[in-house]
Amino acid sequence: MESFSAFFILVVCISSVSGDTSSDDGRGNMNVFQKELLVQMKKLSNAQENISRSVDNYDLFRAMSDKIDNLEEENKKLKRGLEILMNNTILEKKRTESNTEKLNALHSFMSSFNIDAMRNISDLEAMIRDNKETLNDIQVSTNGIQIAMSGNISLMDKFRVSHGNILNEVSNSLRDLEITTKTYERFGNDSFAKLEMELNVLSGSLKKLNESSFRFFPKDCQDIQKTFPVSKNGVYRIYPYDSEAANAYCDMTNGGWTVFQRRQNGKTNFYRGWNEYKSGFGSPGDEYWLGNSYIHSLTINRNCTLRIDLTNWDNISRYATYTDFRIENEADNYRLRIGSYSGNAGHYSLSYHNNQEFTTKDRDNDKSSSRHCAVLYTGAWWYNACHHSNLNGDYSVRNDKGVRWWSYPSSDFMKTTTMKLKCT
Ligand SMILES: [Ca+2]
Repeated sequence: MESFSAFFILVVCISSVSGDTSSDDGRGNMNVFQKELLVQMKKLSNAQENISRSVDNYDLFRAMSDKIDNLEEENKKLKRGLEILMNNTILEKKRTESNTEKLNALHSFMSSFNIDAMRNISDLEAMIRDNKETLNDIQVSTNGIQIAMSGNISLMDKFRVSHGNILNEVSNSLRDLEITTKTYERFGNDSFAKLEMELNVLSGSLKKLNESSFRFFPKDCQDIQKTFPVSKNGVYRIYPYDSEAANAYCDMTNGGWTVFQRRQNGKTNFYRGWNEYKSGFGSPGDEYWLGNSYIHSLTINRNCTLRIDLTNWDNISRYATYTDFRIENEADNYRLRIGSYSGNAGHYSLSYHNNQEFTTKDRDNDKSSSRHCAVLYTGAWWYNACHHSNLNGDYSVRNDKGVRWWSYPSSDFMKTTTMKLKCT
C-alpha cells in the first residue's frame, strides 16, 4: 500500500509540471508522453492493487489451511479417543457379565448355607421339644423324680447356652458375609475366594458347635450316674451316639446300668416285627424294648458288659453276665456278640445264640432252613436253630413259645426279666 501512495504522489507532481510548460512540439510530445505515463501509471496502480489483494487472499488461505490441518489432527485424536472408549465399553460389558455369574454362584452358595443353618436350628428346636417331652415323662415317674428333674433342668440350661452360642455364631458370620459381599462387589475375584474360605470355616465351626452341644447330653445311664451320683432308678433321656435320643429305664445301682429289655406283667405285646424291634416299643417305666439301633449305638466300639436278671414263677432270682457284649449294625442284622460268662443262671442259654443274627416274625435270619423260629416260638431273638432262651416270647404261656431260659435249675419260665448293659 505504501508503494501505491508514492506512485499517486508522483503522478500528481508530473501533472502540475505539464501545466507550467507551453512550448509547441515539445509541449505536444510532452502531452502524449504525459498521457501515456498516466495510463501506464494507472495500470501499474491497478496491478499493484490486485497484487496487494492477492497477497491478502494468500494470507487468508494460509491461515485456513493451518486451521484445516489442526482440524484433521483434532479429528484423529477424537477418533482414537472413540476407539479407546469403545474398547473400554466392551471390556466393561464382559466384566459385568462375569461379575453377574459370580454373584449368582455366590447367591446359590449363600442360600444353601442358609438352608443348612435353618436345618441345624430346627434340629436343635426339635431337641428342645424332645427334652420337654422327657420332662413330662419324668414328672409322672415315681422313682427319683426330684433328682431326675434337677439333672434334666441342668442339662436344659447347658443346652440353652449352647443353642444361644450357635445362634450368635450364625448371626455374626452372616454379618461378616454381608461385609465381604460388599467388598466383593467392589474388587471382584480375590474377595470371592476369601468369601468361599470364610464360608468353609463357618460351616466347619457350625459342625463343631453342633457336635459339642451333643456332648452336654448323657450317652447312657452310666453318664447320668456319673454326673448325678445320687440319681435313683427311673426313666431318663439318653443320647446314644449316631442315633436319636431315647427314653430308657436306668438301674442306678453299681455305677448305672442302661436297661434295654424289661418284662414284669405281660402288659406289653412282644410279638412284633423288625422295624419295631429296631426303634423300640413299650413303656420304659414298665415293660419295653429299647431298640436294636440304640443297643448297637451304645455297644459299638466300646467295652460293654451284659447283665440278665431273671425271676421265675417260684420267685427264685438268678443272673447271668457276659463280657464283650455288643450287637452289630443293621446291615449285619444286629448280630449278637458276647464273651465270657459269670453268674448263677447258667451260661449256655445265651451262649448258644452267640454270633447269631436277630430274627423277627417278618425277617427269618435264623439257622433253621426248614423253620421260621420267630413265628414258631412267638418271639424275636438271636435264634439259632432255634433256641435255648426266648426272653421276648409270649408272657402268657409256659411252653417253648413262652419267656424261657432253659439252663435255669428248676422251673425255667420267667415272671420277670431285665436285660441291661454297662460300658467302659
Ligand atoms: Ca429259618
